[in-house]
Amino acid sequence: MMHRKRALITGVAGQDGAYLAEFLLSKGYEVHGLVRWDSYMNADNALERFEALGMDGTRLAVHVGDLTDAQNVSAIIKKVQPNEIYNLAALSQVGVSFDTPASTIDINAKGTLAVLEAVRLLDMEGWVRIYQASSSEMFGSSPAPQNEETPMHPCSPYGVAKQAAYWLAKIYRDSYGIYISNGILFNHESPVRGEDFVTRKITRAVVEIEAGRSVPLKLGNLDSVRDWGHARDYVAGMWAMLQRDKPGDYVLATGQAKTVREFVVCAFSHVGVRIGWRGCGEDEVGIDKKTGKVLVMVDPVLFRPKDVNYLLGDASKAKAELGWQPKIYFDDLISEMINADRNIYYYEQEGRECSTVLRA
Ligand code: NDP
Ligand code: GDR
Repeated sequence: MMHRKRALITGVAGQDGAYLAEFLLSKGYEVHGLVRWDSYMNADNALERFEALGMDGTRLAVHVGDLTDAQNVSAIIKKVQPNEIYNLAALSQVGVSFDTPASTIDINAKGTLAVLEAVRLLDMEGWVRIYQASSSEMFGSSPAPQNEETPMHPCSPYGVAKQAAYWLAKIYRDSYGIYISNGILFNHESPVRGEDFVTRKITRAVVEIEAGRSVPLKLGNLDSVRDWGHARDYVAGMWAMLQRDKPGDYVLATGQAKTVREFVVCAFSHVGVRIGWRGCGEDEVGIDKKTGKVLVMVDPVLFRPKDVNYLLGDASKAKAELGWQPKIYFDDLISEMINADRNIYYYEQEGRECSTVLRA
């Protein structure tokens, strides 16, 4: 009889953790997840995102842990004995990493080292496979389009920490023969994206403005270009990386570049509002072309000390070797996020839980 594969996901309470857990359960895996103690104890429901996708939280085995505690990470890996480890836990907010650079390095770089060292010291290198959540943010100021060969010039503490983790993963692969693949993922979003990321901040505000909110949406850099895909497509790519005979590093991206400004225009178009732009720099505003009302403003507080201006991925290698390509692109992504935020908003107004409305 075939044994069920066992996966351990660090960061299972995050956006990608929720989609990946759902994906692996659908493939028959036994899924274990590492969740931070304070999130587990203080959040209304640490698996809120997973359940928002319509899944039953009891199907996950939750382990309380912290990536910055190497002994704890090792103990969990020893107990679970996973066939596959998906190391997704991180301080993932690039802007915040400028305020907390030391803990960003501790979690994103040293935390990854804790996972790699645990596998090495537990002599698991012969049979465990590791996915490391690397990021397009590592490319920083390198010219687009970026692929696996593009030089890395990170522009944030987050990017530096992710680059350190990326290289540690490669070194452990080459030195100890551990099966480790880096997924170099470009931005991917969804209805369960954190509200502090620009896409979800926009879709949430658009829905509130549609419902009568009078305060304009405040944003920072409107000219920033990103390659936005859907998290559901990207977790399938993570899994595909670990099914190959040999490990490798893969870019996942849609190959479409859009500005934050274009995201705003598209999001408002889904509620029937056409946005026009007036002024420039810090004085730029987005107005409703029909009523002249200011709906979007620039707030200089939201500019980062240094931003990555242009990220556009070339995922040809993933297409050729993994057969991976995205199914959901910009317009459909935004449409799904707006519809979900509408559901969430109206449920909240009625004081009701919105557990599975994202599927509606
Ligand atoms: P999220 O921020 O949604 O999830 C990250 C998770 O990591 C959270 O659940 C968080 O827990 C957890 N975490 C943070 N610090 C620790 C810690 N010290 N110990 C244990 N867990 C911790 O991010 P995403 O799901 O969007 O991203 C997943 C991974 O992929 C991250 O590593 C991110 O950097 C990377 N990535 C993401 C991309 C994207 O566009 N989404 C693109 C490229 C890479 P808590 O809830 O307690 O804070
Ligand atoms: P990013 O995502 O930094 O690319 O990191 P984010 O959505 O935070 O920013 C994208 C771009 O939008 C600009 N921006 C704003 N950003 C936020 N958060 N809030 C605002 O109000 C705002 N206004 C403009 C930003 O300056 C930036 O240029 C995401 C994360 O998921 C990382 O973990 C991941 O590694 C990368 O994507 C790939």
